[in-house]
Amino acid sequence: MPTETVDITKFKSKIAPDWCPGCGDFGVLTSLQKACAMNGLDSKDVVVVSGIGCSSNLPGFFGSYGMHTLHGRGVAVAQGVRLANPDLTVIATGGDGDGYGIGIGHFIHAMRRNLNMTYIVMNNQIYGLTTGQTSPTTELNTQTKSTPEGSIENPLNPMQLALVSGASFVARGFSGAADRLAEVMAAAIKHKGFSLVDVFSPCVTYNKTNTYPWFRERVYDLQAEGHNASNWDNAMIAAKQPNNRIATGIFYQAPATPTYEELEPAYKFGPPTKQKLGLDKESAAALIASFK
Ligand SMILES: Cc1ncc(C[n+]2csc(CCOP(=O)(O)OP(=O)(O)O)c2C)c(N)n1
Ligand code: SF4
Ligand SMILES: [Mg+2]
Repeated sequence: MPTETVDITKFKSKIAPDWCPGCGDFGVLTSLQKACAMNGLDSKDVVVVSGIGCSSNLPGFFGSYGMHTLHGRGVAVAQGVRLANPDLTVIATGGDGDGYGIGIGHFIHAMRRNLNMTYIVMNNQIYGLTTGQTSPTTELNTQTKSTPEGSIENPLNPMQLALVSGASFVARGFSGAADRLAEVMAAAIKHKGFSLVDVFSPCVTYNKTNTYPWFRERVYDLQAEGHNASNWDNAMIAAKQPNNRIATGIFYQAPATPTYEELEPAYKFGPPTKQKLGLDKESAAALIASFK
């Protein structure tokens, strides 16, 4: 389906985004709305969960259920939502600081568990909300508010980290190519298991290095170059960014792998939302009364 003809009305929120004009997150929002519409989802069946950051404000601008949680905790809460009610399509969203900094433990463990959810990281290689400090993906020598003489830390490579941590779907997009991003997101949401979509989403206010023209000179699409996404080794090579070219598209999609929900013994009687409450009314009242 050509993405320009997709009707995204049902995923529009009453609240207009307050991001800076030109912020990459606008493209991510539109692409996510398109991806959900392309997959035939209903807004009442979707939950978008975020942490804290400019990017983490996204659930407020998206027409579905949503939760704006704590910095670095969006993925943890999203896993809880998914386990409580696996009928929901659960999408975690946030920034590079949120997910690859303070939230990195949750990120790694969610990937190795292979819960059926999607995580979209708006990677602007900076802390936007707190006005321009380095993030874990800031490139070496980049001048920021916290590194006026240039960053001296090697950046983290989220694609390689996702691949070695067991993510069963690993992809990357660029918000300046929003139609292709929508297709990649739609595939990620359809995938059964944990899917990561890292999106280059330029911060036009605080990151004066990794700009739209900077990306346009470097990004290419793996699928356009015949990449075999079922080959993990090839995905690792693409993630290394050989020849200073930056790969986007689907790096890796594992063959059908059991999800955490399918393996969890506590699901023997169904997920929590489908189970009867353990106590009848009288026993619950007696239990509560015993604490008085
Ligand atoms: C526990 C905690 N530590 C620090 C902060 C301050 N803080 C808010 S957003 C943020 C980083 C935002 O960067 P990122 O996640 O990349 O999102 P962006 O604003 O760039 O979209 C920080 C450090 C906080 N809110 N809570
Ligand atoms: S500060 Fe940067 S990330 Fe935040 S809204 Fe503005 S452009 Fe976007
Ligand atoms: Mg950021």
